[in-house]
Amino acid sequence: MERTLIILKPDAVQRGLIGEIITRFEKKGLQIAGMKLMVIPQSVAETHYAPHKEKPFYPGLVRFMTSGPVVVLALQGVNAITIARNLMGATFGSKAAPGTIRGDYGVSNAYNLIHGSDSPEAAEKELYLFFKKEELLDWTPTIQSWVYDMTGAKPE
Ligand code: D4T
Repeated sequence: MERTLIILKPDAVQRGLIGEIITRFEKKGLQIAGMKLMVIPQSVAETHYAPHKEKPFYPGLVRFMTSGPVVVLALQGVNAITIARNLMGATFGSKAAPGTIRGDYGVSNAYNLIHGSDSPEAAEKELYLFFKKEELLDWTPTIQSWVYDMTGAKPE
């Protein structure tokens, strides 16, 4: 099982898309291991986007991400990182394919609704930037054996 950090960005929250977006992940079969509404502190946004520090869009990006409430989610599942990124679609709303979250709900490049970790290393770092250890729950959904083939040693 893998965990990934998802952020429903301020535009998703302001536009009333929290439910629609979370429903997509739930219906796909990803499990919620952590979830909260928060305003991202400046220092956390700067740390999270540190890899983009030298890019021209960095100051605007940090301003946007701290401009209002976001929903942070820890999603769990086999290959959760790749599955979540595929459901999100390409970075820019203008280019994202129909059927994806960004492709269906947005047209902007900067206001692209959602963030998802892009590697296991990033996920590990990002999950603990936004969640305390005790906020991530270990639980087994009762439907797990219908989401995965559990007849072998591990979820398939
Ligand atoms: P995030 O990190 O938000 O999940 O998006 P991606 O992983 O899909 O894309 P990214 O890291 O390359 O970009 C981070 C964030 O910056 C905004 N952005 C990006 C922007 O406003 N202008 C740009 O030219 C780029 C490349 C959008 C997403």
